[in-house]
Amino acid sequence: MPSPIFGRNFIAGAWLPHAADFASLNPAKLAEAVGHFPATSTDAVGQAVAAARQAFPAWRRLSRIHRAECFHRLGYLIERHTDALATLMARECGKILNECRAEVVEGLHMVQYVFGTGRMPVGDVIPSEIAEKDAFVRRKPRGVVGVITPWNFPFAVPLWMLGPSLLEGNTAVFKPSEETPAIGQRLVELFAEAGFPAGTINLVHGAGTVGEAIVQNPDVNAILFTGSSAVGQRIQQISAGFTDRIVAAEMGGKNAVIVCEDADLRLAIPAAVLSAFKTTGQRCVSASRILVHKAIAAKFIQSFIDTVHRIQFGDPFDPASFAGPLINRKAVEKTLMYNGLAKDEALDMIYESREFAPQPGCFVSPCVYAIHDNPNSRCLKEEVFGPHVAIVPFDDDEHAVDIANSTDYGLSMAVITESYRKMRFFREECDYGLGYANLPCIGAEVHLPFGGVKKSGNGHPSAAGLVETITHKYAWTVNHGTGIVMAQGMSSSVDSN
Ligand code: UN1
Repeated sequence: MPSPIFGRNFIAGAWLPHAADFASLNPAKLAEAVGHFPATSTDAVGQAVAAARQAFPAWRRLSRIHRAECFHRLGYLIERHTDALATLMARECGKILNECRAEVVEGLHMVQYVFGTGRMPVGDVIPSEIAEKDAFVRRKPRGVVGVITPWNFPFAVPLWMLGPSLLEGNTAVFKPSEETPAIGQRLVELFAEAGFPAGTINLVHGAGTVGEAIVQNPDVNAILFTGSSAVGQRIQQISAGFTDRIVAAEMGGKNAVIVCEDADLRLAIPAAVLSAFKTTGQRCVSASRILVHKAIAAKFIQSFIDTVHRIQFGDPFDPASFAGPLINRKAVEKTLMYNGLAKDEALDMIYESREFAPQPGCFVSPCVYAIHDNPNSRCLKEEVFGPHVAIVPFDDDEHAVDIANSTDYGLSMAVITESYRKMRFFREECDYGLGYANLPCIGAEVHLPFGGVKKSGNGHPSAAGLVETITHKYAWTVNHGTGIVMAQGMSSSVDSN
């Protein structure tokens, strides 16, 4: 067992003394502590925000290309440490090793994107009514950005947020999830080693109270958040009290894969299984509803359960594992609670999940059930975040859209069909931010915007689209003439009125 990591905050370029207020546990072996971490006080959060504020002017004044070049070295370090990062992540959040590698690569892609973007054109040149006037749209950074991230993507999601924010000249206070502080700390170590100046990125460990202290701090100009809908709504409410504050919140889903009558099952089955059970159903884009046309429901269910029967949930380091444990005991209890509700309401309980324990861990096997849509069913309407999937028959395409949209969420969706007309119909009619045709509803890439609608988000996406949140646009207009000529036909004479 590797020795536990010493948890430290990183403020104004200094690693602060180690404190051990809470432990990060390996969800596959609860007896193993990955590390011990400080619960940051509100005062220390204030110091981190002040450090970010102090670093802001000098960082903002650097050329954009210079800032982008810091990411070149960061990318090199990430590539060099990919295996060690993936191993630490697998121990700390329980995702299988192959997925952890993919996540490190996803984070690396964001770094590469940011580096490349440094030399890309920014802004627009806009025509003016006056021939001698040139008008431009340019962007300025907002200032200090608070980055509050989840445990299920503990490396890539912070980079989706920190990458564009720092490139545009903001500075940051980063709070990783209290479930995955070790990987968060390792990421900040790499930023420091890559040479980001003191104060540009500050790390504060802890749980909700630390996030709350960041959000309550009036000197934070933007909050970037991925996590639960309840926390996201609280962040939005608090932030509404600050005039100079913008929030980008990406908050969960109740996503559906829609399998049409004409679907090719060679696509539909893997798309449904990957959407429901990769990462043990713990992606915010995971599907917990598979909507299947009634004419093919029996055939689909047979093939689906044959495949589910073959996939293994187990040790994240065993190459035969398809998915690992849930993140903690609370997640086990929550998933089993929803499985119990499903049992009361299902037409047919196809796979009843059970807890299993290769060692004292957080392992739960998949739950699959057939059920008619019902507006009052909690297991069909609420986010479970576990290996729990409902198979819901539908009558026709309109009915499928009604069911797909009948939750408070709207993050991702997939439609499986051979018909381009159906594809377009679902593309236009469903509520989502990330749509897929003949694919799983997971697996977004960093150069696309990432976010949802309704309870899933506020339309300010993470990843590449984040530039809209962490900068403000401004107009800049220059006169090249020898006199003043006003637009809209207004007189520019100052000799008389
Ligand atoms: C998340 O579930 O919080 O689209 C992020 C995907 C990944 C990111 C998921 N690239 O599945």
